[in-house]
Amino acid sequence: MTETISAFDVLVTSPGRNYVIVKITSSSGLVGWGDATLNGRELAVASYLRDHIGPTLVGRNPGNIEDIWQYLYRGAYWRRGPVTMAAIGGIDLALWDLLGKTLEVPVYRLLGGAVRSRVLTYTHASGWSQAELEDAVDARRAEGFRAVRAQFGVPGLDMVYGITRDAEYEPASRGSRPAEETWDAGAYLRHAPEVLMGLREHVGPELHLLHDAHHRLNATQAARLAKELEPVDLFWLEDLIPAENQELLRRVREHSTTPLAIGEVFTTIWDCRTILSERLVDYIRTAVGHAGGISHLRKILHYAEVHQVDGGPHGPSDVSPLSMAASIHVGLSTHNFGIQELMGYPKLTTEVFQPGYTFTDGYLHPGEASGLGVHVDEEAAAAFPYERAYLPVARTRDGAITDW
Ligand code: CS2
Ligand code: MG
Repeated sequence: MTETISAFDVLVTSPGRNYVIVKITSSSGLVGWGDATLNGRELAVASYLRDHIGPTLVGRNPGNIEDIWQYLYRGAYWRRGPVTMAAIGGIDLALWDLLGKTLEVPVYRLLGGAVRSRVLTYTHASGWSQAELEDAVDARRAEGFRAVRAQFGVPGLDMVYGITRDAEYEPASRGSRPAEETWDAGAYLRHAPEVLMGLREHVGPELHLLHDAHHRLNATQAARLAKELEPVDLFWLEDLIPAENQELLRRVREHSTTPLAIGEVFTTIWDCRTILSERLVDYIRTAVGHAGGISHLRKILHYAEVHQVDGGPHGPSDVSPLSMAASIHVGLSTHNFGIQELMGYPKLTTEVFQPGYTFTDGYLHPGEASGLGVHVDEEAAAAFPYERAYLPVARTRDGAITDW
């Protein structure tokens, strides 16, 4: 008898931060888990899933993953957008997890098998001062990381994206409204080259260094920074300008050979068209959950492969361990994968998610468990109710809202 979807559920849980989890149960009693988290807008996705698309799935064959993807994407008429694509992504992940469990194979084998033995990863380090930054990078290197994203304070500013004075850095904060930061691109541009040059001298030539400008510059400023950072030999310089200004990256490319990455806020292949077809970046950063799941990320990466662009999927703590596992399965089985971001998770997260993937010597492996290989503890999830949280906003010195 053909297997059918017998139940569709959505869990919202907050073990240290908010996550939206999709649970799909099949007629044979197996469960597939997916991640539909959208940082700061979690309940919008939960409602999209519960109130709109979840009920349409019951009774369908869960193995028809591509048909379900097309049904949800094309059938909605209202296409793209982070809420829609995170919801579709959560379902897609759960269906791949379920298929792996049904066939008793890890997901990477369903995707064509391993093309590499392990997946290179990078993590975050930040310090307000040069010395603090160097200590933070050294600590990550001592943990085995071979690639580290370095963020630092800027003289004259009180808060800067990616920097914390607390032990655990996390950009979303709980409360009734977003925190507000002041941003000054001039101060940042005067400071950044010196810090990153100093850091390169400190770590030597081998460690991969990355830096994230978080969409805050205009094309002229971006070109100047990319050019000035050439001697640092960055692995990549990320999100220089607002991601939707794709054509403006041509300006940056004309002036610099620093490798560029963008795309963590993109949700479909159509959002990446210009940057991929003109090879305006070296790495495409779409996240597996936010960009419609494994089925759609693979399409984006295949399109990138045609243009010699590699993947570097988004992996901060708001990308749950379920998405992280999915991304690592894609990484192991996709030739132009590149690198996986691994920010790490708040300690409480492991009470809800017990991932089977492993980190060794700077590389990730998804493990050999069936499906995505992440155990979800539903009782633990229920013990951490949702708490409203927001990403910060930024204003320039004159008080106007700016990109962040
Ligand atoms: C970041 C994220 O990981 C990254 O590169 O840009 O920390 C981003 O700010 C958050 O995921 C937003 O939700
Ligand atoms: Mg980023």
